[in-house]
Amino acid sequence: MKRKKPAHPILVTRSSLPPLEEYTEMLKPLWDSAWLTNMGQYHKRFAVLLKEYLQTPNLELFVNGHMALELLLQAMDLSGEVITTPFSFASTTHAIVRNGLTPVFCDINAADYTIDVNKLETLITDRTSAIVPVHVYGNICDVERIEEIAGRHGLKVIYDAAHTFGETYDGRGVGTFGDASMFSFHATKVFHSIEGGAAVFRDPELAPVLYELKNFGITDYEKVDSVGTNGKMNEFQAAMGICNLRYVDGEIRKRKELAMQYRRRLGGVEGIRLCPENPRVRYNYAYMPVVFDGYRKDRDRIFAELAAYDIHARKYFYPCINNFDCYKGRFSEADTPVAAEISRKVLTLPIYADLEPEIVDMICDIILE
Ligand code: T4K
Repeated sequence: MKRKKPAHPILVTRSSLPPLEEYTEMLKPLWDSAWLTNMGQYHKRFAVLLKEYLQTPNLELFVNGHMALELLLQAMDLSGEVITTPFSFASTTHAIVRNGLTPVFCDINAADYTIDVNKLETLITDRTSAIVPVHVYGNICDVERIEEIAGRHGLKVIYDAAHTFGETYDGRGVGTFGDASMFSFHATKVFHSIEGGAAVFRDPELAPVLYELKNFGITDYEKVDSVGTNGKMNEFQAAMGICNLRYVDGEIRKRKELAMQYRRRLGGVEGIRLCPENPRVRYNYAYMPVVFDGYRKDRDRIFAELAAYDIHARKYFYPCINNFDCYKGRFSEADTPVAAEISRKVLTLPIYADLEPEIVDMICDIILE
């Protein structure tokens, strides 16, 4: 069927922005004080607000989510091997490798694409020190089984919770599971501070360690205790985060409507798989992953058909990390067959608060016709 392209390109997401005046109002005190970064007033206020929103007593802000994860792993003083999944953004494994640790890839389960807890234990060796599971697309991992396995083997659990801002499991903030979690506040996320991220953690003694590590390891003007880096969030980022936090619940509500619309149109169609919804989870609808498995058009064809209408879905996450060129010869995608298969069949469809329902219908029509 011939149809008109949308009035503007439709991308996989579009950053939400607060009213401009609200943000510029917040910039005035920065001009007055000329204090722009290095843990200023907004940085402090943002951290307090987030602790409340995320239901976590211990939180440290960072310039981005990746830095939060990398420094969390450094602060935990890990060694040897760290088990993770290859079905994620590059950041997850890079954070492990950049800490001098060896990633060991566990496959994902075929239902919600999080770590397969039935395969996890077979990968634990006497060199394993931690597990880094990913709550991919906002699907919360099997936190109970992971906790039980990690407890039995004395392993740390650090969740990559980049996709799960504001989610709860049985009413409990998702960041309260495991030893620690990392949230991303990148512009492409449900909630953002332009770039930004946070580490949340169970042990309050990690707070000064992380604070120091993000500030070059400096303890005071004349003392440097550790080999840290520059991971500080600046005041412009914190101000954006404070503004956006006022609107995030409304954004999630709008996303939910769109996700339900996609589900109504695509759910139950033969060859199209959607993630099951767990009634114990309050989702944030960060992504709209659809797996084309035995459908009459394959993933790449649908990707191209949508692109012909200037609608740009994304192949998050293809290729799998264990197939990246930078890790050539070190890992094999064949060790994680489910991840390999899903990465070839999945497409994340456009979803963001201001996406018009008519566009969602158009996307579904193109897929289904
Ligand atoms: N762990 C996981 C599981 C992650 O997914 C990520 C990040 C991290 C760790 C690391 O967190 P951060 O250090 O980034 O905080 C994007 C994001 O840059 C990245 O944050 C995100 N995951 C990843 C899944 O997606 P790209 O390379 O795909 O972004 P890009 O530039 O192609 O943008 C995607 C779409 O977003 C564009 O088509 C339009 C829209 N967009 C983009 C930008 C930059 C906007 O609307 N506004 C913007 O400013 O990585």
